[in-house]
Amino acid sequence: MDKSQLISLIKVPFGYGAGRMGSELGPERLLRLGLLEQWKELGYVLDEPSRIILKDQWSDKAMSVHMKNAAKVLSICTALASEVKLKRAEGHFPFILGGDHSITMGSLAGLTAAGARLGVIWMDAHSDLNTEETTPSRNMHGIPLAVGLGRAALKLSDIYEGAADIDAAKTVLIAARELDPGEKELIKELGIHCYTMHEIDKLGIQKVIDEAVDITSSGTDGVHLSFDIDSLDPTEAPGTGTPVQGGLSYREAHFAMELLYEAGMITSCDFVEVNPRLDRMNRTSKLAVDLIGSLFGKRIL
Ligand code: B3U
Ligand code: MN
Ligand code: MN
Repeated sequence: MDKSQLISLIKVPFGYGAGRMGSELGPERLLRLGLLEQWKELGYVLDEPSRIILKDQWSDKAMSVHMKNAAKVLSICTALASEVKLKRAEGHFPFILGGDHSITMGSLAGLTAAGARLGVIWMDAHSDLNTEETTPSRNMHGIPLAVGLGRAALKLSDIYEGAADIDAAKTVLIAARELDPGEKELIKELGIHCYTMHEIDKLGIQKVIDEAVDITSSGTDGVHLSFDIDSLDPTEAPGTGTPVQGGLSYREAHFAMELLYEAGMITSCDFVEVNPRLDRMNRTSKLAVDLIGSLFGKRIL
């Protein structure tokens, strides 16, 4: 992200992909806590923020997806994909603010439809690699990466015409610590680079980010960062629907964002799963705003 590039903030107040509602309140809460002002203080220019809301346009495909709220999820993802494609084609930096993680299917559909060979950094306690077959919960936020990689019955091209699968070899998971059996199999089968908390402890977050930068930026023309706030430890980020202990520390998360800023190769981003209803005194929402600051170059000195 360089400062001559316009940031297009796309708000997606949508929580039907998660097991419990509340993440739909994320975008407005982060804005209330100064997200726009922070970008301006850092010297960025934003175009008029857009807001993707649910309309009654259910795709036929939803009938065959036997997951909870599939019709709503597909509908929001199609609308989001259209907006993301437009903004990316205009040369802007699409910043998608969720909402639950199911919306990332819309981000990926829009980005690949715009023609980008995409690398993906997926920071999350989970891998979101379940399929319609392996899901234990039938919640749509558990499948977006499997869909993105073309491993689920639902495809990105079902969400948006012209969208293409992303490349498993250019996909990196960071901070994983709760994986279902089907997800573990898929990681092994596809050889996805997966930095669990074990690798982060062993190598340190700097080496992990350096390697992730190399893997995702070589041979691609863009890297999407998909940041699930539950990648952080619940002591730092309690306001999220499926917290898992043993996550990234405050400092590791900030340092990761600072290193990604320095690497200068992230071309789009989504921030998801902040649930203000489950939060304590806006701790998680404030943290999200701060982390976004670090990702865009905010420094202590
Ligand atoms: N893997 C589980 C749990 C889960 C995934 N993503 C979140 N939770 N946030 C599932 O439901 O697929
Ligand atoms: Mn997730
Ligand atoms: Mn998660």
